[in-house]
Amino acid sequence: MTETQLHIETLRAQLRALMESYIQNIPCTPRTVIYTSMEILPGSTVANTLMNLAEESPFLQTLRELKVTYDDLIQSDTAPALGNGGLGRLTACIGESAATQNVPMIVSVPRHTQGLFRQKLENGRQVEVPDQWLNEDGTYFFEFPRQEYAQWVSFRDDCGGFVKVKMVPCLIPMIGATGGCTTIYAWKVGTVLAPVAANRERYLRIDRQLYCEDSDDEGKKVRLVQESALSQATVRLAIQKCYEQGKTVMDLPELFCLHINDTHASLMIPELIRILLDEYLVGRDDAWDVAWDIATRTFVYTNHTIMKEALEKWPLWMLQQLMPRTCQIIVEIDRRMVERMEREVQANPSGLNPPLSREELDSMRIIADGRVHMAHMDIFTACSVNGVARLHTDILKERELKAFHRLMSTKICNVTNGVTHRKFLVFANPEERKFITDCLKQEDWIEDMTRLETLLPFAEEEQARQDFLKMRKARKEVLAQYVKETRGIALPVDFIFDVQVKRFHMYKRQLLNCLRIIDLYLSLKKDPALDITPTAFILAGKAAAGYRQAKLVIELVLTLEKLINDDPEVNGKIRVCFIENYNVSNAMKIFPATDISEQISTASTEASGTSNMKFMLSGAITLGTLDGANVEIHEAVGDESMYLFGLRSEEVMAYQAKPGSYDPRKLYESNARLRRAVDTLIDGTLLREMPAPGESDRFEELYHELLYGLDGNPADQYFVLADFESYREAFLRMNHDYRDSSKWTRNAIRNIALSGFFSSDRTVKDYCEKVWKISFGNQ
Ligand code: 26Q
Repeated sequence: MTETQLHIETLRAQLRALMESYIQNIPCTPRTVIYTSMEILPGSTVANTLMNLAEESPFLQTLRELKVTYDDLIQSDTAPALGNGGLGRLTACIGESAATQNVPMIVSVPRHTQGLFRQKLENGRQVEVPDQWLNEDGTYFFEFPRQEYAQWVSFRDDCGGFVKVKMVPCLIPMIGATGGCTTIYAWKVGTVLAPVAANRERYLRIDRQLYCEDSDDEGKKVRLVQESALSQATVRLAIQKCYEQGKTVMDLPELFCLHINDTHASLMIPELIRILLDEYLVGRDDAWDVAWDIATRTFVYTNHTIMKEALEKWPLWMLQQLMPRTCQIIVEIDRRMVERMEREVQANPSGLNPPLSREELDSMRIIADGRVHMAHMDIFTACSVNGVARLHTDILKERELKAFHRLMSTKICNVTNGVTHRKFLVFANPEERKFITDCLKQEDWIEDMTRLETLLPFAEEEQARQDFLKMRKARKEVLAQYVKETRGIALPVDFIFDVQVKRFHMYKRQLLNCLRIIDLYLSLKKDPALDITPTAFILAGKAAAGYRQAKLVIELVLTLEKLINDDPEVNGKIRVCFIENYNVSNAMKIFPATDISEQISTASTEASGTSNMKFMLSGAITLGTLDGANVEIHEAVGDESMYLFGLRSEEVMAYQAKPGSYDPRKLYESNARLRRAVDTLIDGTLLREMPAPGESDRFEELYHELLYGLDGNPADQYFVLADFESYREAFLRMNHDYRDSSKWTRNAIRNIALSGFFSSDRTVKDYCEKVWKISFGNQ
């Protein structure tokens, strides 16, 4: 071992001790939020801790004395790969902001030994390899297993016998910037007690792997068992903690708020009622009413998806088979809901005008067509329901959950997402921190990001603009270096860096991005003198292992990379680069280097998006649709500092409401430029760039989706062709405007200055006031 390695070991041990002291000193103050989520993506624990320690902390002093760099220490750590994307990352941001603002919070999540895969690029494709975030012996250095909080959860196996699984929480502290701490309870499987005939493997799989898409029936059962294990363990933990404080289940709502982060944790509702009825309220005549009253005051629910097909609906038979008693409770909740709604339909006690119709009642059913609609159970039960951006919430109120909203008009509210500036600005981008501080001559903006607004006047100053450009150039060099090392692609820093990083999903429309690149490429081939500002198109993101179309789009990007970067006729004007294995760590290199933030989802499909916010606070300028939180970004910065294009959500929804009204083939036939780009998918242009020969029909599926539709879906489900022209036009306008560096830089600085609203500190504050009912600042 070298001396540095020894020092690193010493420091890791010290850091571990420091973290342990944090989790031991957490007072359990009412009301503690138990944020229950199937996913969390916190990034490196070492990085998260370092970034929030005070400059003068003894640990940082030792670190400096031993001459170990932050980077070396961070390199020695792995990041818990416990999530897919936005939902998991949001959980981490909210946890960090709660810690910093002393809002009492536990984050309850499964501890998958195999988290999200690591993405490797091989032969022009994504290959999924296991991400080893745990040590060989299955432990993680910065976690603290707590047997005293272990909980037994139970299932009925297909064989008819009962299985009991001991879930053991491993605690990982997330230390806030002011000494507060959020504790992650990551549950792992301890003992499994099962009859010999039982499918033991299924229960061992509870903490094995993170699901990202539906699979076969056995896969579905494992996912359901995972959700149930998390739900049972969390509810039991809350109850244990009530008694620990000398209170009882009756005090649960005063002591805890159980936050259902998307329907993945919805089973907490019937599980709590079941445990209350069967263990704590036995023999009471009013048991159901008491249990119901406790549940309705304890739970809150956040919805993260608009798209119907993504809403969780579990087959009743599966619930019946694996958790018969819980299923019985769900049936009873549904029965009582219908009873209540019948009264509305018949006697209109709420005085609705017009009265609730039978169709509306049917649209709200928890159980319909043999399936349990988890979101409906949550909305009926929880005391608060929220969407994650204003447009998203409005769509829920006006379309998806219209009947609920009419009946319970104060229940649904909005809490716009946010991201932690401490990680994505202060820590990830020290150059930007210095830039801001040099302008403002103080650092109090770090405590309150809304103070970034005082940066606005500097957008008008030439000196500040020059400084901004210097900082941006330095950060582009960092990214270019990383890309060179990891992909072998040269990105000149005087190119515009145009970036789209997020999960690959058809609704996010990386395909639209590709068609725009293809169009530019073809235009340049025709006219090499074409006057455009040189641009590097950078993409990154993982596709679910079984999501064929999304994986094809990644292949398309990689094909364009080869086609364009190797062609001297065009590579002085455009380049393409796919960054391998997008994650929290390389994200911190990507955002600070970005000039253009691509936020191009079909209007009305992206609930919020959060990369849009990370780009904004880094001074990138958004090219986007009016979707998700882009709407609010636009409202903050105005037309001058954001480039909008595409159909508006009402237009998209109007098309969707009238099947057949949108005709992409007509657009294709009438627009030669569009036709040329779409035809490129199949006409052989890309053929010689594909790694494996003889696959001339490789991208035919994408072509087919755009013009004819796949799997019984309408053609061009996500309106790519409809938005092509306006996207191209907005991009070219932007590309031209970039040359006016004063104007561009002014707009970039305005984006930073106005990004304070999108801090997760504000999000947490909103949750305290609107949802958790915790008086904010009460420590
Ligand atoms: C469900 C059932 C079975 C298997 C998997 C799932 C599953 C897994 C992950 C369903 C959904 C997800 C992830 C959803 C997600 O990340 N949503 C994103 O949440 C962000 C934070 O609110 C928003 O910004 C994004 O707009 C939204 O897409």
